Amino acid sequence: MDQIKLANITRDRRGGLTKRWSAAAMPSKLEGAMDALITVFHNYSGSEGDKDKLNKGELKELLNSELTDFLMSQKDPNLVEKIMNDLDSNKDNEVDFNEFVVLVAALTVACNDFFQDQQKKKGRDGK
Ligand SMILES: [Ca+2]
Ligand SMILES: [Ca+2]
Repeated sequence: MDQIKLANITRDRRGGLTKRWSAAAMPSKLEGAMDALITVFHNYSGSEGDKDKLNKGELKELLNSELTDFLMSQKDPNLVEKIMNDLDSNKDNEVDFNEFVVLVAALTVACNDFFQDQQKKKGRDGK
């Protein structure tokens, strides 16, 4: 995938990757997941201020609506603040897409570890 294509994708949010990559009849699961990430991010980042960045309010909205289970399992009232500080690697008090992807990647790794543990447990029980 070249740079131009990437730029087009970020500009063409509504059409999503399905239209952009029309050569493929169906997006793969991974492409669908990437499309979802981009769409979700921009659904929230576009509400206020910079359209390509999440301010604290937008980040909170996103976490509340899209990562409800994750938030519910954490009892920390300053969680959004902490996540914001952790993610904002360039310290501009906003979370851009690059910074957002770090969160998603970290959560995905955590989920994968969890499922692998579950699988191992299942395997043991089965024998
Ligand atoms: Ca914004
Ligand atoms: Ca930032």
